[in-house]
Amino acid sequence: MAWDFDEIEVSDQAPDPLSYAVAERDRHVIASVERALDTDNVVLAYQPVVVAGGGAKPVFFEGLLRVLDPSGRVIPARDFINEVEATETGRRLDVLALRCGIDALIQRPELRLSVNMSARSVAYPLWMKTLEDGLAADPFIAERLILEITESTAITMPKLVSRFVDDLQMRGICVAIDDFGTGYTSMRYLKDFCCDMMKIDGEFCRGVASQPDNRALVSAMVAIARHFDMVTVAECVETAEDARVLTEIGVDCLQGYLFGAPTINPSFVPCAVPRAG
Ligand code: G
Ligand code: MN
Repeated sequence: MAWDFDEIEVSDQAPDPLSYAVAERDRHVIASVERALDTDNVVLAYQPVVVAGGGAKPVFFEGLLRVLDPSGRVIPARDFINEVEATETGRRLDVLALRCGIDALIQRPELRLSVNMSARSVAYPLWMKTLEDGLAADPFIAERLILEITESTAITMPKLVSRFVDDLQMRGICVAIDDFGTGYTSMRYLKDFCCDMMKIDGEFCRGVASQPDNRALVSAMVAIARHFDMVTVAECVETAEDARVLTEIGVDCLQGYLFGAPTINPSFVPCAVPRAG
């Protein structure tokens, strides 16, 4: 029998040893993340995004922030991201990801790069200042920068996000709605967000070749994206069979281990500009 630890009742007076150990580990991990942020002990990993049915040439790279412990090992994001997403630490992670991304774009004029952010960072002054400073240092990076806003956070503050997206687009920055399909209540907001790109969550793309339900869902998302002139990207493409089916459905771009895992030592090649199909 599988235990669901969330359902185990815990007395207020005497925490059980397992809960105590888990809480201790979480505290330790979060303290390590905060130490890494204080010392800029982070690196950007790059994962290619390619044109569907068009070979392995990347159209852009997604920059994924990797937080390191003092010995240089990566602290897995899954160990802390849910805990810190809504906190100051979450905002500092977004600021550092943006700063690393902007630095990379300034250093490599051939690079087109996406950077992840939470909608919560829209209202975080240091995030906006980091963007403004980057654009002031090199105005040409705007057209090579893509900002990926997680769908589940975007729908918690639709008005703010909608104004933010308009403002970024005026400056030539491309905006993607990330992990699309996991936010469930989002359909009505698509009309207001007017994003340039839809990144279809890996949950729907992984194994799509053998799952008719996912095939139907991805087809529906592609139809919606086309209606709104959005480029589509399928995430977590791991097999040639899934890549073939996603291409057949009409997804514009593919990303996943089949084309390359995120790496901190990428071999960059010039990026072409993606277009809606
Ligand atoms: O939320 P977002 O889509 O930005 O998250 C990207 C995460 O997905 C990264 O941590 C990356 O390592 C992981 N990832 C990228 N490609 C694949 C893949 O093909 N399969 C799986 N399981 N994970 C992937
Ligand atoms: Mn992303």
